[in-house]
Amino acid sequence: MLDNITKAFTDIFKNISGNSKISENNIRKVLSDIRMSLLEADVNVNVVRNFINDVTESALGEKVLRSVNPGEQFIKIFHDKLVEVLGDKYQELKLKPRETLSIIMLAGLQGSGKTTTAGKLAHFLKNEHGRKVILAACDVYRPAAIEQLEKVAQSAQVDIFTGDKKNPVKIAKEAIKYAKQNSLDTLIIDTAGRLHIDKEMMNEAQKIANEVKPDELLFISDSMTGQNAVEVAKEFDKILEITGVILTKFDSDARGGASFSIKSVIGKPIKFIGISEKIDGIEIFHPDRIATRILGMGDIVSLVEKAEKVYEEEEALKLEQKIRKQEFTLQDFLEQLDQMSKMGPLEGLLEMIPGMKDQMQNVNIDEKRIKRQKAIIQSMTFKERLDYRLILGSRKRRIARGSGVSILEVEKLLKNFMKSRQMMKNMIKNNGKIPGFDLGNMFTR
Ligand SMILES: Nc1nc2c(ncn2[C@@H]2O[C@H](COP(=O)(O)OP(=O)(O)OP(=O)(O)O)[C@@H](O)[C@H]2O)c(=O)[nH]1
Ligand SMILES: [Mg+2]
Repeated sequence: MLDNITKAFTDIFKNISGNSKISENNIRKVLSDIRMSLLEADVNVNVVRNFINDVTESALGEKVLRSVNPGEQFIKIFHDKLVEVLGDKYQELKLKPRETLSIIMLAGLQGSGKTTTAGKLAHFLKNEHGRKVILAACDVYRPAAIEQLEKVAQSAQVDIFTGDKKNPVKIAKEAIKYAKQNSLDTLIIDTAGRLHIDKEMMNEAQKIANEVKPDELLFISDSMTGQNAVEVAKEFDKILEITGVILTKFDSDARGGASFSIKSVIGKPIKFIGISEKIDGIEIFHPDRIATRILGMGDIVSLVEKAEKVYEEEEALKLEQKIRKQEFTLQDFLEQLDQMSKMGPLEGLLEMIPGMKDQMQNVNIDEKRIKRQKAIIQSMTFKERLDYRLILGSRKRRIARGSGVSILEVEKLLKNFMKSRQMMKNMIKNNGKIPGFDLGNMFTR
């Protein structure tokens, strides 16, 4: 499905990846090409706009790593943003522990793949998670629907509950009872499709959902639907409060861009993709893998990742030297605080200094305090940040006023800074073994 967009990106990036310099100008050209190809791939206009803005901002703000060329780095930035749009991390199904029955309800338009997906999910949960699954046939309208689900259950080798074959709400209710009596742990409910959003059918789906209170209510979306898919998903979410999306027919040659807009527009994660008609034709949706596949540039992405790591190590080394020579300034401190709020304490630069990591493990970062400390340092002039000794009476007052804190608070920050600076130095000298040293002082209450 992604072939076209991958091809377009490969062509666009072919030009940029050799570039030794990235300027606003050549980024603009590339971005406008990317914009075109995303729109051509049927990605929602607003999603494209936000995406391009995000990429531009990051690309222009990023420090250029020495060992890769800017084109390569740009591809990595692009890749990361793409992962973000696709949903960041894989979102697992939220099911209860096996002692309690978990319920998954599937909903979607006619022919989107609900019944097929019910079987695939059953097969997946049974084989990958050892779950005891049963399917409930709550589509009683289409004549062959129940037989279809029976066939599906057979190929997945799981149980099926058909009940009175008349009243979907009743069937769902009884299926729960049956599942519990038979010590099954997962109930998957197949529902009737509709051609459009149809009030009566939606009401019925809502009634079933209210009755069974599913752990997962998954919207089954046909990748081939195009832009309308986003609107339909939105509507289903409004009425049923879906918990996630499964994109079916990912193996088709549809443009598929609309599907990518779903996550951005309704904020619900894509959990699986359907990749064939067969019972095992389902795959977990991993945003990073899909992004790599779309870009077709896995090599470059990992190359830049390595370079980033080297860069961070170099920075950590520089920091260590500064601390050793007592050159660690308030400006460095500010950068550390920035780093901490951006990446989380355990990934910060400090952690990469030998010996620091253990110290950092017990530190509970207080976000508010970090913000306040940042505000205080930001109210200092650059000169003051480089030499804390300049900060005396009237300067202290000015800084306090500028950052909206008391003078006492400014003094506390300075005291902490000096103390920690000394401690960090001692610690590095002693390979991290300073009894009673508490770096956490600086960042927590
Ligand atoms: N290639 C491919 N075909 C699929 C996939 N998922 C479903 N299909 C096909 O799509 C068609 C419709 O699938 P169903 O599972 O019957 O769809 P449904 O949502 O249950 O349809 P209704 O019950 O009529 O609402 C079938 O021919 C399936 O084989 C997929 O991931 N890949
Ligand atoms: Mg069906």
